Amino acid sequence: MKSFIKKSWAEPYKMKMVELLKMTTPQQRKKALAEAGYNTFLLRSEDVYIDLLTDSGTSAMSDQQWAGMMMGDEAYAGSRNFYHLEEVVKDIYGYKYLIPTHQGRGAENILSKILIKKGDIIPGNMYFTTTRLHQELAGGKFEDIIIDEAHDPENEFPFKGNVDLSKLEKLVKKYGSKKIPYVSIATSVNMAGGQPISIKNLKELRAFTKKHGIPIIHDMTRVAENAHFIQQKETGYHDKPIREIVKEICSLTDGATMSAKKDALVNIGGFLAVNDWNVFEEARNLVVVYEGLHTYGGLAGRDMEAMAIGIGESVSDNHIHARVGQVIYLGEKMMEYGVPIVKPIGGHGIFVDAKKFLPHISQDNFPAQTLAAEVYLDSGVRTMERGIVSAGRKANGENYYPKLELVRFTIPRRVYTQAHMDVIAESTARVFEHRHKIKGLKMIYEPKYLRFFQARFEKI
Ligand code: PLI
Repeated sequence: MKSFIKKSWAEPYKMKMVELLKMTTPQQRKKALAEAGYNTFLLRSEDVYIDLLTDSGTSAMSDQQWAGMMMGDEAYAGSRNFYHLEEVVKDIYGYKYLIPTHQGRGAENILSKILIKKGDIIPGNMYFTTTRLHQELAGGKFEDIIIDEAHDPENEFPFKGNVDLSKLEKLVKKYGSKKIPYVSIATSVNMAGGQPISIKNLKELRAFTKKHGIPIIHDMTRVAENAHFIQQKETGYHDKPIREIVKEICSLTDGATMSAKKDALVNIGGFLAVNDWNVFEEARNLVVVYEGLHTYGGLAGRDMEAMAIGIGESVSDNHIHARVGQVIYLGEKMMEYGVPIVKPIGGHGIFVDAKKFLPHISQDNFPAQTLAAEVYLDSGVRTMERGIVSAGRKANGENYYPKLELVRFTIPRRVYTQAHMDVIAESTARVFEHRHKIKGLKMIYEPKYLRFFQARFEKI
């Protein structure tokens, strides 16, 4: 007899140690937020109850990873842990050559310096803050070629990370393929809400770029989460293990930058991985200038060991199912309360649509920044602006006005429980109840690069 009882997922781990959380009063939060210039990046983490600022470097490591930390070989050159990491990257991702870096942007810097010349065009499936900045600092210009659906929070297309090949074709016609050093493809597109790209689209992109002699560089920061959506939603992949899907994704690209602080379950680390010997040789030389010797790239031996073990854990089906399952649980709770969120729910967090939440606040008064501040005031839950502040300014000094004005509730991996998710959804719903009374912010300090990290605001 077929049973109609639901089959729930549960965390494939149990707790061995816990970190106590600090609770704050509304008065304490009001003071802390004003001191932080209404920027959640400038809060002290001590003043935060549930920290959803980012899923970057905030994962809980496993006992295996901690044990690996004790096996750190802290030699300046040729550490055993480097060779272990190199083996794992080859085995799980399939890239031939590895350059470790202190984190993702270290790899972006080196890659951009090697591949981009002044005046080059770098097409990509939506910008990411640090990635685009390194492309620009190297003299290039980023061009968005993501499908239009990605800019619409309501559109439920399952692969909103896909590339619109006609947009790419236009760029190739306009500039010529010689001006395009590579196509920059992220899996689980962060700024779109953690939206996946499909294998079908990647294959079409591969065929197109091959014809024009353009390499594909993969921002593989959240590749396993992308693989989960392929497994759940793409025809022909339902029975494929995450590990195989991850390898197939990587096989359709020529190299990758990785922030291991996300998927790979470590608190620090990253790498550049490529298949082309010449690019590798140049990177191996350049890493010495910016990060450290090519067998440690700014990391301790123990960090490389934890990363090698974390990569293995990150491609487990049980792990990814529970990880994304928790994100979906939170998203569904928020929708029950009528909170407008980006759909479909992505892999690493819930992205609340601040334009819909606070329609009376103009984008020049930072609706998403305002909403992040209000949620913190309500409950001590810290989130992050992903709207006009994050988008920054163009080379000519004008503000970008992104269509998406979002607040990201990013879920660290293996850190919080389902009960925490309930508290977060309820707090957001409470803010939603009194949304009409909320007023916007004005920016009173703006740093030149990546302004969202350090900008300061005042209430209007
Ligand atoms: O923070 P890094 O330097 O290790 O990595 C930079 C980086 C590159 N690509 C993508 C897609 C990211 O999400 C990313 C960093 N993301 C952060 C810090 C985040 O909070 O989403």
